Amino acid sequence: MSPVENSAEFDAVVVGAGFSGIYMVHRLTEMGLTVAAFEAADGVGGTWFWNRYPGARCDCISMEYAYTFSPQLIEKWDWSERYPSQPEILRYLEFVADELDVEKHFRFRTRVESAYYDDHTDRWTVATDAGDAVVAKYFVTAVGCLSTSQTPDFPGLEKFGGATYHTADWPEGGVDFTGKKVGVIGTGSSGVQVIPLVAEQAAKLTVFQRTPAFSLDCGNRPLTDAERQEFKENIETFKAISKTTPSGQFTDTLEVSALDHTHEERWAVYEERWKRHRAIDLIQAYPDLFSNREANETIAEFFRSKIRAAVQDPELAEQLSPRTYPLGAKRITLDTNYFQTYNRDNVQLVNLCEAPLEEFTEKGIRTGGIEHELDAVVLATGFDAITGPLLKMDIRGVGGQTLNEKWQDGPVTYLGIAVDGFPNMFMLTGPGSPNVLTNVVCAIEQHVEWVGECITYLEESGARRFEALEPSTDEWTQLNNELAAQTLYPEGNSWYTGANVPGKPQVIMSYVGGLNTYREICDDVAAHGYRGFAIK
Ligand code: N01
Repeated sequence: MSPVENSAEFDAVVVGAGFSGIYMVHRLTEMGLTVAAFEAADGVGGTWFWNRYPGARCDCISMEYAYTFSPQLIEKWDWSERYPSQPEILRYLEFVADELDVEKHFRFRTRVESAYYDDHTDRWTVATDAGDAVVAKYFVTAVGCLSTSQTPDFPGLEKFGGATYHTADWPEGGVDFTGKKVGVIGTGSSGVQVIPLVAEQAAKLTVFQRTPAFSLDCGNRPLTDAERQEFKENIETFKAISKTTPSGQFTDTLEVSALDHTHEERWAVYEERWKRHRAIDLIQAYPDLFSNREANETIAEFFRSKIRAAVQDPELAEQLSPRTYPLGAKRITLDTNYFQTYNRDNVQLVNLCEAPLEEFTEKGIRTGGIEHELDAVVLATGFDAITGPLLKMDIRGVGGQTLNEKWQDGPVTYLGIAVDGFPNMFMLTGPGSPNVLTNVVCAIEQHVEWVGECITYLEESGARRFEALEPSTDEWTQLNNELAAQTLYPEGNSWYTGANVPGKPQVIMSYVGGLNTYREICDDVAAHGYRGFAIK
């Protein structure tokens, strides 16, 4: 019987069984706290449980996309490929959950629907779709940043007689597209990964593209034993790098402006880095590539030259070339044979900027007056990112104020971890933290460890209530906005800023100052008795 069924009173509730939830539950239970943890899926994995579409793969190097806190986990696990596939990441998380023996604290197939703070008892009441509730002192959200899928409100979608699949909620047994006419909407990270594989299977593939992607050939390949061994032997160096770099990843940024080099010099720099198959090596090749639009245009043009080299038809290559936003303002996608796929006879590109998507019909999709007949449509249309999974729950703080009300103009947080008016609530990878602009596993380890230490401090000092002060929340949110304004992110119309969800307040939802600086700030806050928080 799970602990949830034994008792309704816990020290902490954790929501989510992805990278952050698994580690948080481990940390809290190691500290001797009782934990009730909930997960909507059948098992651990978080976003890697649901995103099972063909080609799903992480854009971080496998050995770096793993926990570093446990020498035992590092020693026992071997990655097979340079960029890990979804099935392998899921197996890794199952292995970790097993090693740490955390599954017994989770209730799976159970979605948290609401969490209400009681001002008199200083406790959270957390209710689930199973119709029950638990009470806990601490409420920790480990709900991930990309876990609420986004399906646009396409006119006529309900009329469509064929099948629809969202990449972020793919059927467990897979889908056979053999002999089918398939449409894919969306050319972000999910789209560029799924398109080449659907093209290999389907009789005909029609790609509906609104904004072309800057995409990097990921050069995936099996890892060698020597590479695996070398990483394990140098794990302390990697850990140091992950703590002292803005993204948690090492790259060697040149010390001159991109504009100080000649075209030939720049091209040589980009060409050498293209072969490294890591996005960070390109976007951080020069220090000003992501703050100066003219510098950015030099690397944007380099990426476009790669599209022209891959796509045989020059007109089609141009349709696939991003022109309307700076490189990096939407996440750079990593692919295998994405652009080459458009050389196939069975693949057609529909440019929605020229022929807007009018409606779904019974037989397919009509764009610019033309009906494309389809048996199935793949929606690679992304996520209501970062705030989406938090706001899906009915979270109410002091005086019954909802998080939705508090964030009606966009998320406000202190350190991305806490919100004034919501005591004893901790968000892992919440808005206003470095979250998705880093190797997110590094960001998660920092967050879980900071929250674990904070809760230890509160328990040892006998505190009942820990709450971000309003001025700290306001100042942190303002700092975030000021830092983001110095970058090119606001020019991206992406999920980074909420621009992909109609009606969502548009504000950068990540701290752009770097994980290293963020870590120092968090440590300093803790060292000064949790400056900016009220403790009672
Ligand atoms: O989602 P996206 P994603 N009509 O938002 C289009 C991570 N991830 O699932 O750009 C027509 O990037 C939309 O067009 P536009 C990774 O962090 C990682 O692909 O809004 N089209 C866009 O092309 C990634 O960044 C990996 O004009 C519409 C696409 O749908 C994040 O998840 C793999 C539309 C959505 O792209 C999200 O990636 C997969 C509409 N109404 C995911 N609405 C790796 O690690 C949206 N679109 C490699």
